[in-house]
Amino acid sequence: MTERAFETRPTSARLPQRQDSLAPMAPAQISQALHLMIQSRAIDELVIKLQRLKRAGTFAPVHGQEAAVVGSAMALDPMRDWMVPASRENPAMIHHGLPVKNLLSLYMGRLDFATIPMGVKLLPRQQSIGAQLPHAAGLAWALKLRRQSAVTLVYCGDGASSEGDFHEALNLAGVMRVPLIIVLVNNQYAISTPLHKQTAAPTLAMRAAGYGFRGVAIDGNDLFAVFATTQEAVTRALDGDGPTLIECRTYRLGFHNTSDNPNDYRDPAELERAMLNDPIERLRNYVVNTGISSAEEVADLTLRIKQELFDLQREVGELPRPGPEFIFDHVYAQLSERLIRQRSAAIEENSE
Ligand SMILES: Cc1ncc(C[n+]2csc(CCOP(=O)(O)OP(=O)(O)O)c2C)c(N)n1
Ligand SMILES: [Mg+2]
Repeated sequence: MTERAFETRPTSARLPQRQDSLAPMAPAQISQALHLMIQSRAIDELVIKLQRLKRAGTFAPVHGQEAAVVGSAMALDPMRDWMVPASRENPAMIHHGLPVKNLLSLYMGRLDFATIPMGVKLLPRQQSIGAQLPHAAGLAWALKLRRQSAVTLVYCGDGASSEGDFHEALNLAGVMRVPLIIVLVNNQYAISTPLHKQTAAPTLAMRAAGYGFRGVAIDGNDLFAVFATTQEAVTRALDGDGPTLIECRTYRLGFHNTSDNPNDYRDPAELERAMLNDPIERLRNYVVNTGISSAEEVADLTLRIKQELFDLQREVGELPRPGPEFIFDHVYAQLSERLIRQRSAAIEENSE
């Protein structure tokens, strides 16, 4: 390899106050990104409230990671490329074609209405840590075998990068030189385990060198850096130059999920420092300082988004809940005798 397998990028924290050609996104794209990021934060707030009211299941917020998730998703072409999420990428899934109503239906247990529509090139969110990575490597390999000009982008966390699936998937992706982009959202924690207890390596991006492809570590709270780096990785993958590992360094501002209390293991001063680097605030300041939107327009947008979501969760709340037989569906093409008996027993128990 002639180029450096690993590099770090300067952040655009020193973005110019006036809009100029340095921004890799057009003003309309920047507005769309801000919309997705504000909507994501509002979905976090709403579903956490619904969970506390026992109207939604366990929920893992995106809180703090919005630039990493949105910037990478927006560098894809949803009509052409495949997206393979982990479990904390709601706005990416929405941008790729999942209706917000279907997303809320999932969290609110209306599973019949939570499906990914036909034609949307998106896999379901993955709760088993790292298990999506081999699927994504296979998907990217299939694109190559079929000579389709498209890429697969997969998300994973810092914790997932310690799993065997990570090694197996990235090794295969490197050997087969498939069009795969791995967006590693390094939010500094795997539940309560901080990064320094997960690895002795100075970066996670440098692992790519061991698989023979390019790894880049970037400021994951910098929308423009994430967008531009992913766009470059897409171009390289389409040109046949193989996979790229992008480590987006960010911080999980919220809890791991609704059953976690980070005060048990995290220094509040660390959180306070991280809040100063909130990606939504950074983008909002850019948008206002460059005159793309006024502060009032952003405030109005936020209110409008919250109202839309509130109305939508009402609609979803009216939808029928699935019966107990649902857990037997969509797993096997044909149920075994034993599962058929269990399914009947579950239906009977529920009707008593
Ligand atoms: C295979 C597997 N092992 C363990 C768990 C329990 N678990 C849930 S989330 C998590 C940590 C994941 O950390 P990371 O990959 O950094 O993702 P993050 O939650 O920070 O987005 C673990 C260990 C699981 N869901 N799946
Ligand atoms: Mg993590």
